[in-house]
Amino acid sequence: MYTLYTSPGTAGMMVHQLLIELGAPYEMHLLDIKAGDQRKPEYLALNPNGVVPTLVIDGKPRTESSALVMLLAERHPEGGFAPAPGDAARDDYLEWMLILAHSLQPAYRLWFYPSDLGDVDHDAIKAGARAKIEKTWDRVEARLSDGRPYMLGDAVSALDFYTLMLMRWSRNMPKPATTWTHLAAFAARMKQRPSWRRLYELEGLTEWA
Ligand SMILES: N[C@@H](CCC(=O)N[C@@H](CS)C(=O)NCC(=O)O)C(=O)O
Repeated sequence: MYTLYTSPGTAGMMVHQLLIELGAPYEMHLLDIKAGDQRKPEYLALNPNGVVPTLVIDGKPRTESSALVMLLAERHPEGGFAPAPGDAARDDYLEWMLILAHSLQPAYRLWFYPSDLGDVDHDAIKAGARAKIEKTWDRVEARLSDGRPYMLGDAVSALDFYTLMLMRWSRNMPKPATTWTHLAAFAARMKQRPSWRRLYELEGLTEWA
């Protein structure tokens, strides 16, 4: 049994979608991050950074959404969402998971939370974050332009749920990720999955369905 602490539409989305895809037993606690639930002492005891998501695995709270999807994919190899060690696709998988985790997701963080850097020029921070986000989408578009349906080729992996979630975050930005042709086709393909619809129902989401 897993316990997921998340908030609708946040970085917990891909963890939640993977749990649904895997049919893994879990219970979910939805936090109201606008109300500051993530800064309450009882939650900080689980996640000292005061962010969502947190996934309790075997009684131990684990954090960092990218690590959580990698952990889940490896704990449930029957799902086929992570290439096994020795599989040639694993090199691409690890490289791209970390590109998303180290470049793209932190740039989004600065776009949405420029105050993380303190009392500095928030417009300048956001402009820099936007440029980095768009540059990464250029790279993903180039990767998908050989006609591959998913990031690693023919097989869906945890990387695709990550890509989809990050694409969704751009929906109200000046240049949404769906502006790129192959990215738009990728999102349309991924949104066909029943787990996406279920995720929307369970998190009470309506837009970008
Ligand atoms: N690196 C963390 C970042 C998590 C993060 O930034 N979560 C946001 C929502 S997407 C959050 O909790 N925001 C509330 C806050 O920072 O107060 C992860 O991937 O788990």
